[in-house]
Amino acid sequence: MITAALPYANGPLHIGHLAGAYIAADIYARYLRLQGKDVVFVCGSDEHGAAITIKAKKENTTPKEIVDKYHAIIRKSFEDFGIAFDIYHRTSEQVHYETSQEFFRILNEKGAFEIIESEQYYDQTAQQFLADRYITGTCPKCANENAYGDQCEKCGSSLNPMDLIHPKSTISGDTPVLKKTKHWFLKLDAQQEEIAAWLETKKDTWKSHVYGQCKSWINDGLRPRAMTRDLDWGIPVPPEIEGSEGKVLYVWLDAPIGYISATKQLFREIENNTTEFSYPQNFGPSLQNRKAEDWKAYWQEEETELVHFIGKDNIVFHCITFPAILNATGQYIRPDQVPANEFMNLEGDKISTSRNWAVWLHEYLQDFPGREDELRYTLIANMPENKDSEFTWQDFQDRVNNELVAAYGNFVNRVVTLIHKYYDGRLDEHFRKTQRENDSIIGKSILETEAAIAQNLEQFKFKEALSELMSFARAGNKFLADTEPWKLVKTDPDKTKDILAVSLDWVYALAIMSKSLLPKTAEKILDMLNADVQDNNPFNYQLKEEKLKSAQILFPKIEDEQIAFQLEKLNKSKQDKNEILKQVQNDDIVEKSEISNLKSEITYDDFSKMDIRTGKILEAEKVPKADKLLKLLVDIGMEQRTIVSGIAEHFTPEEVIGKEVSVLVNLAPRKLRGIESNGMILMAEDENGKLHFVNAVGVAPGNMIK
Ligand code: B3M
Ligand code: ZN
Repeated sequence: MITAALPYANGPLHIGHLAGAYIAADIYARYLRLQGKDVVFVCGSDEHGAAITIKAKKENTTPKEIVDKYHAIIRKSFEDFGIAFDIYHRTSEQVHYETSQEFFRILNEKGAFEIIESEQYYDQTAQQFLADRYITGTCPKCANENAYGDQCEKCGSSLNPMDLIHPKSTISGDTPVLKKTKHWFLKLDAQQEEIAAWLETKKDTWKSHVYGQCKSWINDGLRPRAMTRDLDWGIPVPPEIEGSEGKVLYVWLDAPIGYISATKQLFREIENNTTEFSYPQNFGPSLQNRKAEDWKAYWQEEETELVHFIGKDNIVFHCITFPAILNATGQYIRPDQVPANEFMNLEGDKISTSRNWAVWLHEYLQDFPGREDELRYTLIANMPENKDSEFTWQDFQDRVNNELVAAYGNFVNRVVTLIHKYYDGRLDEHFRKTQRENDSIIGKSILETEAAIAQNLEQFKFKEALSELMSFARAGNKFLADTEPWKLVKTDPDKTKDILAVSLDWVYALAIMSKSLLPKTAEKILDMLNADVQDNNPFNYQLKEEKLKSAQILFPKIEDEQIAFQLEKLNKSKQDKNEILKQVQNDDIVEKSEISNLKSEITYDDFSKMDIRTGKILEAEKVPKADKLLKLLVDIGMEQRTIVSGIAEHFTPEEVIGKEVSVLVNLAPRKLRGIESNGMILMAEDENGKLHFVNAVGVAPGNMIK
């Protein structure tokens, strides 16, 4: 059971999407299908959440118009690039509403929720609670007047709506009021032990950055997380549940359930023979003639292997929240693998939809029609498997011209051209006779290469697999260069025929081995060879009686002007950047701020160098002309210390007097604004950028923290 993250239907796809999740998922699904495995590969549009309503507001239209528009665009880009889903579904479909509400009911019955009341901003004119992104005001840190409730885009601080000075609703322009509201919180804390134990079993098999991120969440302690929202766009909380009025499911509750709804829908369509409506069919023999109920096997049977392909900003939802939901139902399996990729940057800057700093897939295809695999190749070669990576147009040109054109394409082209030239395009008789005895004449054998590619793909090492494939193509090309059949043909026609027969074997094997990595190229070669593929084993094939089709250029050269044009286009969007910066962004920014990566390992000795003690703030005053600083007098047991602390934007002096705190007392003294500071107060920053004192309440000043 393979899933790829459901893209928000609020904008078109860009190269970062492909490199982050979809190419990896596609290669993996294709590879398993070639192995004859029973594979289901699903995806679809994520159509709920503030990401959508905000986009609708910006485009002056309805959320429904937005999701319909972008669902179609996204689906087409996936189709154009040949991403071989079995179904591309959407979260606005009825089956998804039913499935999500059913989950909510089960979780509710199983006692997985607790209801928590809190105060949130409410727009009295519009009569609705305001998502963070719907509130603007003055940033408390940099005084930018257009900061959002979750973030100030000028200084980059992440904020809480309550932090904004002069908050305003973007809907009515009014000042919002605080109003109490209740929400259903998933009791993640109740599953802390169980999730920790389960994650421990993944320690050796998951990518270390994925496991590391999970571990840091676990170490921080899991807290209950709101699974409902006060919004009018989303899946309603089941109406029979008390207090459900006006509440919808949190988008991160319904979105991953979308994988399950998509699977259900796929099997319904298979039973009803209506699959072509969802996506061009890709599924293998194992999915033919199946029944609607069969979806269950893929989500509820222990022997199913569930793999989620996602980008790193979605790790917590796929490795903690969703597994906790699945587990709480008592009916569903949890993922075996979550091979998340990191981010791909573009020309030295983070890809950003709102800043228009991206290479859009539909635009790429307008500029480079039919050249899907060239982009796919470059994205695989730079796939951010374990760290952030970079796409540059120069690298794209170099890789296409120096690798695909010069090695891969050249090899295939020369073989087919020479066979046409010397044998009128027919080498079939001789070809069948070779039976792969000669298969290691060229270099690392077909079998060895095949095994190396397979092993890498199974371990999600797509870059490595691609580089094996390229070595194979290069060896073929070199073989031709060394043996020079175009010269030999004059003196030794028999040997020439041998050389070209072996080379033809290699071209064929290259095509088969490219089927998951460069599928469009594989198809082109097999078509050129007029091959009748018996199965996917490179040893088992026949050329049809007809001759090879004429040689076709697989990869035309990329010209300098094409690259210059792309760079110009990008830089133009950079000039517009400041304009666009003012526009709203989707709500995944909030989620990104939740990513916490572990620092590198230290020893106990490193830690024990710090002398941390309990303390109590006795006096506090503002430091003149320093917005951020408070001058504190702190009781640390054996003495009183003056400490200058950068917390003035978070607390007034009155608020902090009497606070119990933790103090790093052996920090080297430092002068700040002429005042000597002798120590540091420890603070915790929450996901909204708000500071909290770290303290041991009730412990007298001067006690050691260790
Ligand atoms: N739509 C976020 C994203 O596109 C979100 C993924 C949902 S996966 C269930 O990055
Ligand atoms: Zn700011």
